[in-house]
Amino acid sequence: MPIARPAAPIALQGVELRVLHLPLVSPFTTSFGTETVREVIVVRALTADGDGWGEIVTGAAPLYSSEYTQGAWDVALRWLTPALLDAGPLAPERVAAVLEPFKGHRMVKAGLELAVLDAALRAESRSLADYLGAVRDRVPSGVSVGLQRDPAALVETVRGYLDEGYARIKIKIKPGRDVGDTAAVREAFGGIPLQVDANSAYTLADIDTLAELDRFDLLLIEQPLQEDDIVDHAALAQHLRTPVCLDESITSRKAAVDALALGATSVINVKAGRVGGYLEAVAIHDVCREAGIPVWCGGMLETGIGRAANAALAALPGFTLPGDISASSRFYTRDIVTEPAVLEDGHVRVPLGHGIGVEIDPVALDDVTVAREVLRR
Ligand code: NPG
Repeated sequence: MPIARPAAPIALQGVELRVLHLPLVSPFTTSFGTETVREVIVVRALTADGDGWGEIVTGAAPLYSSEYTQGAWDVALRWLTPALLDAGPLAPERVAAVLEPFKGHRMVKAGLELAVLDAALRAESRSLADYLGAVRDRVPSGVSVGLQRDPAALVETVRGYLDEGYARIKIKIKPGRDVGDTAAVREAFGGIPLQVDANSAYTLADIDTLAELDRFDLLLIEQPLQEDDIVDHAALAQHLRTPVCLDESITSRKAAVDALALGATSVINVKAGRVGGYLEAVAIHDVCREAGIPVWCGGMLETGIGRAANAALAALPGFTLPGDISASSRFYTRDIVTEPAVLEDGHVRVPLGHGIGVEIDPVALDDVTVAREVLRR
């Protein structure tokens, strides 16, 4: 089901791009590396009626996918932003088509599209949640827990998040840090909603280790194999009782349809950045809902901009599992929005103000800005 009520076009006068360096409250370690500072790009769409904000969720290094911040900065300034500025009156639903000739760079496209969406919806006094088709005003909040020093440290970290009230725990795993870590968390906390994320650290040769995870009654195992290992994921899924959930592999609605047809995934992590925008994310939600496939909203350590938009997306009816939409304080001591997401009874509120529904804190934004460029028509 496409967007029920499209937005009117905006006249884009310019686009401001900023690279931010946001210090993390604690290091975040996955199978591909450790981050202590989140490097991210914020987009501001400038119009005569006001601004719109978006976020390009690339990381500093191309370790999660081929995209990374300096590459995103270059392609945004050199190609994608000029194409948008040349496109004439711009309805948000047309952004993807304008950018379509440029291959890849989905995170950049998503950030630009969100800024246009925010500007267009603010001009119409509509919320992104309403526009996308949200059916809830709050969403259950899951937390993603990075690899810790050892299983005992992991248990203590998880305990802290459970005490805060998080509705679901996801732990990162990698070869050598899988069965033991998962067992420690299960033993310490019994039947909590628990899932694991490998960030593509395994191959089919690890099938027996991955099958050992079946005894922990996990909600799912996320992206065990490489991004393009669709057939191998299907073979693995046949062998496991734990549902296989693809993240990195699902780069579009088409990729989702194909992976489902091959039996490579039975749950999908939807991330707007990874798939090129919130509209493509809704399209994936729609095909999955029709097929009876549960989806949940992933996270990319978003600032308050992307976090607000993710909460709106996660409020759609097919998002039946808790997402990685934690409180801003899970990652940041100071966010760049005036009302950062907070945890209330294990949930995060869906912002219902105009556009993404949160306002930028200009001082906080300036304090973490390390580069800034403005392109005008
Ligand atoms: O809550 O925002 C969050 C983080 C969730 O673990 C998380 N994200 O692989 O899904 C992932 C991982 C990630 C974060 C990947 C940043 C790439 C960059």
